[in-house]
Amino acid sequence: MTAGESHGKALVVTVEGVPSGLVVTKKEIQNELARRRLGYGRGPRMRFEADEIEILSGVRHGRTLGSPIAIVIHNSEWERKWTEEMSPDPGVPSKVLTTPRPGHADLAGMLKYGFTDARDVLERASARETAARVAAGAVFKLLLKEMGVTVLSHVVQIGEVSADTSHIPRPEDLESIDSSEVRCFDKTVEERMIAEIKAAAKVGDSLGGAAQVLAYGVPLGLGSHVHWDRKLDGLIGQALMSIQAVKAVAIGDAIDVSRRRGSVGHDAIYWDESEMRYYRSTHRAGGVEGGISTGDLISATAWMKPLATLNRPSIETIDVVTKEKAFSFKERTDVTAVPAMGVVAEHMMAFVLANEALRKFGGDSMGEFKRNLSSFLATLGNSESSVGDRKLGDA
Ligand code: EPS
Repeated sequence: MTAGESHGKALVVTVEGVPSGLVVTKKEIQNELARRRLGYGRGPRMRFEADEIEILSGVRHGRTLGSPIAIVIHNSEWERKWTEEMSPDPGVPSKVLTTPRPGHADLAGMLKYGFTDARDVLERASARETAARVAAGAVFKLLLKEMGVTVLSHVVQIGEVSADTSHIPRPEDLESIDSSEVRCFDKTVEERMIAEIKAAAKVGDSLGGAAQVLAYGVPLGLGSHVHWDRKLDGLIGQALMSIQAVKAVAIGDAIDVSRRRGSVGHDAIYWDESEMRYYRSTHRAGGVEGGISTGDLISATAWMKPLATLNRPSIETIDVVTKEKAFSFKERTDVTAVPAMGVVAEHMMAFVLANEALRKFGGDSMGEFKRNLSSFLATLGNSESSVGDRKLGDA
């Protein structure tokens, strides 16, 4: 669970269910938070938010205790100018925002919660909240690393500029992706993406785009076909869709596959005799069949709409007090947050995978969790251990 407002004192995240004995340090969390701040097109705020964190509980001497982990991320912005406006003490705001921004949570949130000041909604709806998700996600990534799982992301579209996704990055490519100002793996489109952002910035406009998330090394067996709400692709879809401004999610090559015939729309199954395992040579299903991870590469793409906050007031709206026509208010903002969204998506994928791995393999300590995982993997596909493969004559 995350808590916190964008210009409030801090963000807080509590993580429940991580086994004991996982090595977690401030440095790893801080590194992931720094990656989220990257990206050409971010607004001035990213230059002074340092995402200074404190681990309040659940970790002792660099190892998890099995108890809830609480992490606080301080908002530098609070001290600068928001102590009065965002004070929890009784009082009134100095400025009331009565012209909701179309595309933001403002109007629906104001009506639903009974506010006339859009700030009462936007402070929580803001994508600042994703810093808390990344802090928690850093812990999930450390847990996944113990299972041999690596999650990474790269930007595949900004505005109208799309990357070639026929070559997908591998874990060792993450450093090169992070060194790109737009977190793009296809270097041939990087300059065009930056030019697109510059052009939008010049006229006070914003841009959307897309990022792909890849998870290498995920074992077969996460998620389930037996209940709709336990399907891994459904869980990934919800987690990625919940990221502020994301409006579409695809698993694997879903969009392309929807246009194909069935005979060429799936991933044929092969048997590797030397390694004694099944394998696929295509990854169209995104590593999930029937809601279960197949042991293949997991991939998902999230599309983000252009940010609803603009540096020029240009979208028509209504003043909620006077009911007169107005333009949505001008607010300091990013031109695009697609590179950051990719990093957030990576951490949301890590959340889903870690959660499902813990559901399946369980364990109070990392030792127990890892023993359960290896015992499952050791007997996988062995019909002697399987209740599903009854021999003729069995009751
Ligand atoms: C955001 C608006 C901007 C972004 C913010 C998300 O904040 P501000 O209004 O303070 O300039 O900088 O993102 C972050 C602070 C962050 O850490 O990602 C919005 O309206 O969603």
